[in-house]
Amino acid sequence: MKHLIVTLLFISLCPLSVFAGNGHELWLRYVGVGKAEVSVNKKGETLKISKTELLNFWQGGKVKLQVKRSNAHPDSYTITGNTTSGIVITSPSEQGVLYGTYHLLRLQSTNSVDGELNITEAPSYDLRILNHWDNLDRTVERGYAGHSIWMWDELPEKISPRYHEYARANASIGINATVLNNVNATPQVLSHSMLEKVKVIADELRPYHVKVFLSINFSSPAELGKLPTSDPLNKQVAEWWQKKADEIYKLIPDFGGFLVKANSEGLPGPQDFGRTHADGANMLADALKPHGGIVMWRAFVYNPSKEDRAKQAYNEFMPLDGKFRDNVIIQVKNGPIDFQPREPFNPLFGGMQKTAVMPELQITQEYLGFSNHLVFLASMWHEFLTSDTYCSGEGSTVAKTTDGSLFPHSVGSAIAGVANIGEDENWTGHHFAQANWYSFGRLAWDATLTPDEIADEWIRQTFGNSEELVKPVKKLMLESYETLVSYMMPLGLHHIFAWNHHYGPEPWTAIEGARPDWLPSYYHNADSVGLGFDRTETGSDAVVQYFSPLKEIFNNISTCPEKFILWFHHVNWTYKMKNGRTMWNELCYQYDSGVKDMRELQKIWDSCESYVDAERFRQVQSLLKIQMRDAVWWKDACLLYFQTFSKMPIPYDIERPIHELDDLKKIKLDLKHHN
Ligand code: GCW
Repeated sequence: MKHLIVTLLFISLCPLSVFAGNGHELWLRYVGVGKAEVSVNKKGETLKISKTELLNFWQGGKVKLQVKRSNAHPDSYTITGNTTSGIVITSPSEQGVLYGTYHLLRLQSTNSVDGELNITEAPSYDLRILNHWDNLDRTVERGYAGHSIWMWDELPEKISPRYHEYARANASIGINATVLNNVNATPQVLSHSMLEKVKVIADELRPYHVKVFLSINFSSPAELGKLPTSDPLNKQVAEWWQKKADEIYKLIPDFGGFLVKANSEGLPGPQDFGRTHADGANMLADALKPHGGIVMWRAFVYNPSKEDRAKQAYNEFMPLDGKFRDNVIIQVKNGPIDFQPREPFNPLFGGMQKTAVMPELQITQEYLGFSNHLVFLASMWHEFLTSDTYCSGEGSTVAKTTDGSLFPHSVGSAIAGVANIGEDENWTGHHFAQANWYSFGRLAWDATLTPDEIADEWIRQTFGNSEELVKPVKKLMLESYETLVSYMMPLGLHHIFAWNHHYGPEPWTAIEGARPDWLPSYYHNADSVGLGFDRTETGSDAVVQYFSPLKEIFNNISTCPEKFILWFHHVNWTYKMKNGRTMWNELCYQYDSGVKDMRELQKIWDSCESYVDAERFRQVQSLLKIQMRDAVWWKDACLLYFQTFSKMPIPYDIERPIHELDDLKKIKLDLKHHN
């Protein structure tokens, strides 16, 4: 007993020391021991979790948890009362109470419980889902945090403690679903022995209300079922899928449904049989319908053709608007190309109105420095979600076109994030990449949260409440996104990455016989006249896919936002930018400011040393060094290469390149394991 008291005293006096500095606890670093009395008005596994969390960690006295029928959103909750007379958390559902519980603990961890609480929360999106690009051999496509957390070899017998920790972390930020396997799916995932393993994971995640989905391969009937075809209009094929759905639901009664990448990057799909995306999606939707399952059908399709890649998803899917079953959602990446550091939104948002559309964000940093670069993605996603599509007049933001407020669909609203989670002790490789997982969950819950608000809560929970730490770290996070865009791809440049991985710069790559739309020159079009992709009405006319007045704004070089100028225009090197500089000079200053700002971010982190445990401090510090070197590498590579076209000097008041272009061209990173 005495020992316990001493330990408790130690814990409460010395909060940081209760945790190893490995970051494994994520933002759930509750300190101290609960003093709560908790009552519940019902029995249930999920309610029990809420009760235990509060008993363990709530410092404030009585809490009453109640599930009460109402017409409010099932996941919504209210928190009322105060720490003296007691707190009441009410929701129409057990999971709503759980979200309320984590919110209350979040308020406690961020020092925000004071006075009378009167909080009502309901989610922006019904389905808040992670997409794992995890293969069955436990490699992770575009994963930078170690192997997959799903231990398929050990399942179903052995249950890793990670499953439960994963479910808890997700529930704490409102994530309520997950796709376990890669969209580049193997048919084997639907074999009976695999489904028995999936069932065990589903059972582990269920108490936290995280629903399981699978990515499927469209050729499964032929490859796994040995049918002569996988044609979606073939009766036997449809029956095969129905039987498969029956088999799945027998094991997992609340199975969520399928995520499908079809006729995209070489994967099979309905077009192999002369059918449309709607034919394929609807056949699967019919198989899932009796069980309450849904199909998330991806719009990430493009082919090497004369048509601008940025236009292809829209061209393919707009004619199918309204032709999908009511349990299909079209999953669309935020931008029209592919998770680039900065893209305008995909015009399918706001364009497709008769079929439900959901955004797909990439939490894993495939194009943003892997888990080496510190970049706070809430900034990017906020910019995206608040972009005005003008589809129903001013204020028709991307969020409103997808969260059910402008176009309600019976299937509900959804948003997906490609997970950055792996086996690494700290889950995400970089400690600050945890903030991106966190931000995805928080924005899916409340799309109106600002990057500032999210960073503030995350820092307080993850590192502590000391203002000397919160202020600078917040600055570091909030500036990180613009900084990265500046040193990688400013002014709307995109896809000028190395060929076999997407880490470093290779705007020069030319591979004979390669698909032109996989080569950087397809996107930057550097020549003696200028730089950028002409997507105006006299170019590829991608602008036509946007609503007025956006179409006209993008189309006109003098009104096009300069952050997208090289996305929509082929701009003369000597074109005069708004600040009076030539485009070439502005490009140079942008790259230079990326490098300079990185140096500032490095300084900020160093100044926080005494507020952070040594282990996390050092890891972040050494990664910032890599990021700093990479920023210079990007700047030198892009400026020296584009200078061979502009033939203009790099302004003399900025830092001189420290590399030779020929040396940079020789860099070949062996990053194949990341592909
Ligand atoms: O960005 C590309 C990635 C592929 C990925 C694909 C997709 C899962 O480079 O690795 O495949 O997008 O989203 O389907």
